[in-house]
Amino acid sequence: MYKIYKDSKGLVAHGVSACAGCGLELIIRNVLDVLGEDTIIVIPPGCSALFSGFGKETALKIAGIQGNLENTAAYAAGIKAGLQIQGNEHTTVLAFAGDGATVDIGIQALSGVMERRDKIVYVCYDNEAYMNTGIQGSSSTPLGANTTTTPTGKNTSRKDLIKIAEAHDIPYAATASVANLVDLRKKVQKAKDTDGPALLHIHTPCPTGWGFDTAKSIEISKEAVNTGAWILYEYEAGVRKISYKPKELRPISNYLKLQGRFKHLKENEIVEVQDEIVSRFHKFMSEL
Ligand SMILES: Cc1ncc(C[n+]2csc(CCOP(=O)(O)OP(=O)(O)O)c2C)c(N)n1
Ligand code: SF4
Ligand SMILES: [Mg+2]
Repeated sequence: MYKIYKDSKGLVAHGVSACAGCGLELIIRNVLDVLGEDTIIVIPPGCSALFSGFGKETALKIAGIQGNLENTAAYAAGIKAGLQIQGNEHTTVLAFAGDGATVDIGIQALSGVMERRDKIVYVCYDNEAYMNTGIQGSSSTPLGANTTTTPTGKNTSRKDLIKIAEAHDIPYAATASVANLVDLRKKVQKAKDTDGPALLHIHTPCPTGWGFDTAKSIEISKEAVNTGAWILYEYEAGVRKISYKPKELRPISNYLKLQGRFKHLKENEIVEVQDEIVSRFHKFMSEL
């Protein structure tokens, strides 16, 4: 862990009002450490707006703007186009948005960026619900999870963001997780170096929305990867490559039992969730 932080560029202030144990805070610190000071960030409403700040105050030492929930990618594309007209090819433009702002409300703007091949880095931190407005379900909320709009558990599967990116055949897309920060940072660097749109979909533990002890964020993220609930992989130049393959998938109950959002599930519903995750994992492996 020390190795990761000793080169921190300190672009994010301390004392940000994110909840204790928030995965998002860890992600924004690591992403900006890799991208560096020569970065302009676009943040929509959501928990990430805790970092863009309030009024004249910000928690970030880089230039940025807080946009709307539905057009983060369009803002980023416009800023990039403006820089290019000025002859500035060196500044990285980063869109940093939640799952609601990405897979639901902002998907149209993101699709436009991917189709036009705008050279931006798009990070979707995925805490699997609209957390900032009271834990409403999004299309990234997984099967069975309780949210305030899915009180008896979500009865459909999550949307597959990277497959949507693959359908646009962008040069680089990858999943990542706080379970493996070395892998996450390597992927951020690749995204920065990509000549065209690059998309990172990052699994983001949220103690407040998922209902777990604030000390367990990393443990839960690791369980997600080892049970197959979150697959770490890259899509690069048209080819998918798995970044980490568990030797054997652990039972999904190891992941579910740590979180309040799944505590209503009955035995048969846990089996349903297990089946969905295992079959998705095997389908993914068969398509490599
Ligand atoms: C068009 C629009 N609809 C609703 C809102 C209210 N709103 C602000 S933040 C937010 C939640 C965003 O969720 P997500 O993108 O997943 O980020 P998180 O809060 O989970 O970090 C919502 C619904 C808004 N700002 N704009
Ligand atoms: S609600 Fe979740 S994502 Fe938002 S600040 Fe708290 S822990 Fe982080
Ligand atoms: Mg969210």
